[in-house]
Amino acid sequence: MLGIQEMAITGKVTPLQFSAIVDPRGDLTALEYEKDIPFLIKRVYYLYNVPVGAERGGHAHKQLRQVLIALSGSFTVKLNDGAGIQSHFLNNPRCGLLLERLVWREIVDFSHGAVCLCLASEQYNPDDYIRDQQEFLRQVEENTRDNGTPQSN
Ligand code: T46
Repeated sequence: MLGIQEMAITGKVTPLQFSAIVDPRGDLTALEYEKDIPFLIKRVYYLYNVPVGAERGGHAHKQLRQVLIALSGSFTVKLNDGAGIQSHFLNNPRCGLLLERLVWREIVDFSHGAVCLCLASEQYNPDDYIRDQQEFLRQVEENTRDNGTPQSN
């Protein structure tokens, strides 16, 4: 993670709370465009069988917006928007984390059996990835210059 201060990342990262239909047969959560997820979902993928100690992510996206959900187990999402850093512990399938574009993410501390569901606003595009931290900071700076604030999307 880049060496900057732990502080709120406003506008770029939003915790989401989903409702559940609780039933003696088991709970059910439904996610709908606009009501629960602010973008049309073009891709769904999930991380599973993650060995304890493994780390995922380590990049930012130029355009992609995503919602991450701990469907099972737990993990920590470490985030950096170039101005501040933040960590979110996810362990509840009724909670999601909305990540806007230009947020560096590292996903760590997966529990045994954890499943991370990712709802994505775009189809897979390797060109959308920023894997170099200096390039990430350069693009954040450029975005800030163009939009007047690091929080602008
Ligand atoms: C993110 C975190 C949470 C595909 O072919 N299609 C896909 O939709 C994805 C996501 C990946 N891949 C291929 C590309 C690589 O050969 O799967 C391999 C592993 O992907 P990656 O190293 O990017 O996986 P993570 O877990 O580090 O990152 C993924 C997402 O790529 C990323 O957008 O935010 O999960």
